[in-house]
Amino acid sequence: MNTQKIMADLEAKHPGESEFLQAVREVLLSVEDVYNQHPEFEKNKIIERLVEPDRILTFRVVWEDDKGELQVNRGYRVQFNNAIGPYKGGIRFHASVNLSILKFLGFEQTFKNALTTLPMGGAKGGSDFSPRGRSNAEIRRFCQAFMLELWRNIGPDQDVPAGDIGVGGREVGYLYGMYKKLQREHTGTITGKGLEFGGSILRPEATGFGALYFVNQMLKDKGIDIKGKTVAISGFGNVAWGAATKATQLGAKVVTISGPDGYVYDPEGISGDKIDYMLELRESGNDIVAPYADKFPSATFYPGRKPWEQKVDIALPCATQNEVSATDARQLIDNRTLCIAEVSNMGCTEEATNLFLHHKMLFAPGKAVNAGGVATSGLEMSQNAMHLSWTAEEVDQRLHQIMSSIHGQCLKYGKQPDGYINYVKGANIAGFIKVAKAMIDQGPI
Ligand code: 2IT
Repeated sequence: MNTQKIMADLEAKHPGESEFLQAVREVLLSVEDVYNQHPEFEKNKIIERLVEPDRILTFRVVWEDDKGELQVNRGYRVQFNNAIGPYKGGIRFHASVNLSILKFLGFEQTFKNALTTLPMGGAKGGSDFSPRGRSNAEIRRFCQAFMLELWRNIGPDQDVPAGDIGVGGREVGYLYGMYKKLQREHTGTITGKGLEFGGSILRPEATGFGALYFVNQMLKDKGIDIKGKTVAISGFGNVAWGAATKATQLGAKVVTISGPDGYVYDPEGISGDKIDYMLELRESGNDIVAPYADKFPSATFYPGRKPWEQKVDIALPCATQNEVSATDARQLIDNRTLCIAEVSNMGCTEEATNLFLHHKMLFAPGKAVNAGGVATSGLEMSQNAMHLSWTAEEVDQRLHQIMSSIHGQCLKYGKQPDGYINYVKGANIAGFIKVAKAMIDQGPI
């Protein structure tokens, strides 16, 4: 494979798509050797086909705000690859959303979903609509207007959206309600639904829970016990909440959460009521964590700063892409952090990732660590298709099994001759091989 030429062609074709190019470069560099050992990959132009999404839908979303003024946003769905199953991936509502971000997320989702062991292809969608400061009625009108266009392009065996940043249980409810009204079928086409209408137990917690099961395995593999370890978490949304809950249950102590306004450090540990308070903060719709330090005197608020400057044992970026810079990475390395696991998608910049790998840190990428979220979505799809619902124990046991299998795949493909586990390489190669084989078997389509 001529990685440099492929990257140069892609850069020329999509000059502004920095996140997408970053995600592709990481995968190509990881799979280069395997690719070259299998001439059938090259013969079938697998890379050239993989970096071009199956299709991209963009559409106008018009909605009315509370003042009666019309607002116009852009909606997207990137159906990236359905070689191994129906398109599957979240919907993101955030002011920063653009095609580069959704393409990177859809590309990553393709490999992540392959790792889950379940038959799901990769997709991502969303809008540049910002929910910040919007009323419930405005959010509802936006969700309904968004679905008015998207519904024709999704279905239980075609494309199954879910939540992501800015899209939680409330938004999924409004989106699904409108979908069902238009489609006149209750087929569970979106995951992350309420428990009363086909949602799976544990889906809200699944990304964070799965991440901690994975981290626990990484540590165990090194003979380290998670009990008593300190944990820095960024973000304070659904994923951060699930991660904080499970970390605490496993006996670790979470000492930070963060928002766009800065981070709070609570040396007494963010557990119990304090974790519930994260949900209240989120529900306020203001997107800030500063009030935590007013409410809990043990905490200090650091405006405009990131939690990675605190010395901790485990660092879990749970907010958004590229939130860990090279400077942050150097700090985490200098602090001798035991384990860094991306829970956000591509939470580390390319430089930060390379630094972790160069220093042989215990480091794992988002597509392995956070795959428990979409895996539990896959379990929701199964339950919907069978018209039944599993207990929390059953879902949790399956989630455990899946995270353990993903860890196993990372070890299989990521173990280096010196014994170091390169989880980035492991996850990328395992996901790639599965998708590539499926593409070859189905012919050049
Ligand atoms: O990034 C992700 O894996 C998600 N936002 C969840 C996707 C899903 O379909 O549950």
